[in-house]
Amino acid sequence: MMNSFKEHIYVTRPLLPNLDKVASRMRDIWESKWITNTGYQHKELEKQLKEFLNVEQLSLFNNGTSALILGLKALEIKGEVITTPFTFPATLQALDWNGLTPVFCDIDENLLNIDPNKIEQLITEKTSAILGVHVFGNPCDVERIQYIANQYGLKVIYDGAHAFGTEYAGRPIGSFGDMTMYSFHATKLFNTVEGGALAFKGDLLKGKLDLLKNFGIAGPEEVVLSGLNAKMNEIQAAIGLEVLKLVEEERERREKIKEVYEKNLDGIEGIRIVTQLKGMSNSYQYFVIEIDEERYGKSRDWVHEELKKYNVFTRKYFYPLCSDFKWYQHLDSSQASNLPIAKKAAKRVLAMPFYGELLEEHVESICHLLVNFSCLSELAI
Ligand code: T4K
Repeated sequence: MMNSFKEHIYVTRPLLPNLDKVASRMRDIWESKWITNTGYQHKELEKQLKEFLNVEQLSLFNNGTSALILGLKALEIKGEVITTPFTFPATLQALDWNGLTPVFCDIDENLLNIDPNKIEQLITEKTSAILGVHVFGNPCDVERIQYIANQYGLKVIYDGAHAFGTEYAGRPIGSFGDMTMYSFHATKLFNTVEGGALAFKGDLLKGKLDLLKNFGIAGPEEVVLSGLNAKMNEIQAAIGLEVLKLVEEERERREKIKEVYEKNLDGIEGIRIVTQLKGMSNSYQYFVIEIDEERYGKSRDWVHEELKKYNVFTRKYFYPLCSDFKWYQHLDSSQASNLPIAKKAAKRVLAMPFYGELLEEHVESICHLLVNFSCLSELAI
């Protein structure tokens, strides 16, 4: 039996900047005594990220969820929104906070994103938008989705929480649709500890979003919109400015780790790499596999539990499906017959450890375990 790893190996680890450089920014913030409400660090990060992501407009938020909540509000989305059940709860909860009804659409078998072939049949007179998620940083079929939206006069919003740096046909992912949300949570490729942003077009929307995230306050004696407190503070922004310097190098390291996984998992019967994109861009946010129990010989749940014995902590992103949450179970679109691919994927997906500091020999050992699990009896592993 292979030895366990000495230390816990997690699905991800935060990209942490040099502490002295952060301390130096903290000193500046302390001296200025300006610690939140759109100070220097905030303005600088917004400017740098706008350039980095190559988008027309960008607005920073205290996390991705509040960004999406206010993004939907700013676009004045009403009624029903067609979306995917195969996502993190926040996508759906942003709809809930806006009083919107989700209509669940099945996903495509390959990238596990909303399936454009199944959107049209779900459109009713109440539909106002399509909310796609670039799951694991793999881009949705943005062209087909936009085509459908144009036919029916629908808005298109993307949850790009995983898609920092993803491109589609050479264009930045944040330039598609009416709006794209990014998450800068600690577990994301680029982080501000907690944080998020919206990418969109037009000065009008920028003005509206900047108001919405600051209680709708237009001046000392003027409140013009019902908003929220969803501002990114100076400490978050300062950390983000230092993390941003490290992102490209981190992506390169992750690319190498991805190659080690791909080489060692190649040809294992019943394992499919979801984040292996031929000729397409990915953010290197996650490395995700699908385990087909019949062909592999063990279930995803079995592998998830067994790896823990070796101190390897994978995650079942995304299980359970959002359509299975009890407050959505009554919806017609939540029924299993509407979501066969999503149901299957939720039982098969496993996010593997994936971050720049992960040692290549550890990746090889994890792959070795996956090979052994499939072909040996439990005693021999
Ligand atoms: N839309 C989508 C599609 C999303 O995936 C998310 C967030 C959102 C919207 C919402 O964006 P935010 O409002 O969060 O900006 C994590 C994150 O909390 C969440 O941000 C993320 N998606 C989701 C996919 O993953 P958990 O419950 O899995 O996190 P947790 O605490 O179990 O962390 C996972 C692993 O990361 C740990 O096992 C170890 C490591 N870790 C984590 C933290 C927090 C660290 O090493 N250090 C840390 O500080 O949700």
